[in-house]
Amino acid sequence: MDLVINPRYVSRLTRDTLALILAGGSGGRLQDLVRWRAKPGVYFGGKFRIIDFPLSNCMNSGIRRVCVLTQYKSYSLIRHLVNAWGSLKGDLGEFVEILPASQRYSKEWYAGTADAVYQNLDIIRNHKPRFVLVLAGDHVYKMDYGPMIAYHVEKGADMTVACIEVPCEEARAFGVMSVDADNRVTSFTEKPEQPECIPGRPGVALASMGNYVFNTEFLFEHLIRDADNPESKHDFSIDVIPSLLAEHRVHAYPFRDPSTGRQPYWRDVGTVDAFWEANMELLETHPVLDIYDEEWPILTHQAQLPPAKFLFHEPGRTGVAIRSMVSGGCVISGSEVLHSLLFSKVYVHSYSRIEDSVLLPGVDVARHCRIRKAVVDRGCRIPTGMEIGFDAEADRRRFIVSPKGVVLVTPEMLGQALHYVRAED
Ligand code: ADQ
Ligand code: ADP
Repeated sequence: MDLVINPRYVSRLTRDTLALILAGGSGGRLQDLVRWRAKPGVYFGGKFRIIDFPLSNCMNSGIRRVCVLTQYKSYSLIRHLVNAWGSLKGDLGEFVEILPASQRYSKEWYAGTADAVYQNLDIIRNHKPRFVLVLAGDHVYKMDYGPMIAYHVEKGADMTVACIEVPCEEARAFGVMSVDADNRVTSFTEKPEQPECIPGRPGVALASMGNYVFNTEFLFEHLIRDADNPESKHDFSIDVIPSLLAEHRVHAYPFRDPSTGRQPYWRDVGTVDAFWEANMELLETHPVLDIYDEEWPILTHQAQLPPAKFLFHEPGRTGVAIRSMVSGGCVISGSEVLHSLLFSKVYVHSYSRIEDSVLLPGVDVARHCRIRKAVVDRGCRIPTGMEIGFDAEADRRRFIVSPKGVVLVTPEMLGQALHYVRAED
């Protein structure tokens, strides 16, 4: 990257930037984990929600004016945003505002991502940003957006798209682009059947991360144009980006670690397998995603919870957790937790064993249970003696078993939906 970054210069740019986090998609591949909550509201890493990653990236990048655009199944997400980010209204004008689809311009909900932004044009205009940073709300990664905006300015771009390299066989899930020698985007196809590889790099394609920088006036002009186009699906990657390429400067910003030149951690935890794997990776001694990094803290709602507690039940039966992460408010009583991740307020009763599993907040595991390679949704009560993850046929009858053999358990599958709703409200 031929960019010399002067930190003072970058901070001037980030201060002039308004971030819009798109958090309204219906996103179905996480199956029952997104039955009642939008994907950006899905729990991750013991105490976070996925949206905490782009939000923390904004704060750490010095972008302190953020709007979150919500639509489908937004109750859980909005509750979290209010709890975790709602108090951010300091003397320096920082804020996290929620912009729910509310039919402000017409009788329609947000159509595509471009329409979601279009329907809030007046609000964006009132904030008077010089740049608008559009971010996908559903990826787990740490990224300094400052250098991307600086790159956008140095290239004299109208719009800049952040990109990563992905194996061609995975590229069908992304917007795939080709670029010229100056990284100017020459073609962009959303979810192509046959993704084009990077010339000279067989098997590797250049994929959009769904993060864009726009010059504000340019964005307004093209959103209004797109809104007037009856043929359009009003989506950035399907309609807007391809329509800009011929006449405007759209640049690709390669997401790389400035010190190593390598591509950093970036995950679309879009399936139950990917969700389980990404959470399990955090248990490694040196995980690629370091959530203990004080230089780039991931912020979230800090619930008032007592410390995790490990209890003696009888001789030879003391609660233990090995190679695991255990959050506040958990009680492990006379039971074993091995290579697992427990969110807050999980209670594991005696004679039970949890292995290779992710237990979301408030799960209660009764006595004599064995749980292996499972994702257990918030508030589930696992009844005495239940075995999960040992007999795939039996699991398939009651639960969802992913292609890689992860068992997803939700309160509905346990017949506990009524109890669950009461417990929540
Ligand atoms: P997808 O994630 O498949 O691909 P999309 O479903 O539009 O695209 O979601 C993008 C983001 O916008 C998500 O955070 C989603 O929650 C949000 N969103 C979707 N529809 C919305 C709406 N109507 N209102 C508000 N928010 C909405 C995108 C790009 C690809 C890119 C991948 C990277 O389209 O080009 O490669 O992200 O994962
Ligand atoms: P989260 O765990 O994501 O914070 P909740 O578990 O509170 O969110 O669920 C989000 C919303 O979905 C809540 O309004 C909750 O009452 C509702 N909900 C969850 N499960 C059911 C269900 N089985 N039937 C009806 N509503 C439900």
